Amino acid sequence: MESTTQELYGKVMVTPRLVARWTSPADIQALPPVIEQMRALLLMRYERPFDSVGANLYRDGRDSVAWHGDHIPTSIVDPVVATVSLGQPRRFVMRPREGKTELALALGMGDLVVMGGSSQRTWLHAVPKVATAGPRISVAYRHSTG
Ligand SMILES: O=C(O)CCC(=O)C(=O)O
Repeated sequence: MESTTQELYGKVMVTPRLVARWTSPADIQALPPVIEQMRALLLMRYERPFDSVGANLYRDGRDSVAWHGDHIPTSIVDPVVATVSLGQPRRFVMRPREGKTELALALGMGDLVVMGGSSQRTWLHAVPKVATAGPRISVAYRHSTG
């Protein structure tokens, strides 16, 4: 897991969480066994070629991910992003890009969120900062073809 930066409104900021990414065929070959076991199960269940894996470590309540939709290549007609939660619970929120309705899930150890269809293109999601939280890891499985 490593610290990264992101550019926001022309400013370089430290991303408020640690991240790990496995995106090349060689990376996927070398996934840690438990991450690979989950990938194999998700692949069987959702029939998508999950060839890109990303993990976030939220060290405490100050770590977060801001409102966003994942970038999905337009060539993918029916994308699925499957995310497994590990560790301490955190609030996960979703809202339509156009509109205010907010859905909130309290994600705990072992919970799986599957975002499919047009949800990445028409909805936003976030893990907001909170006053106190224990460490949480999310592992997201995406596909770049299919
Ligand atoms: O931690 C989560 O459940 C969401 C992570 C996320 O939105 C992302 O990695 O793009």
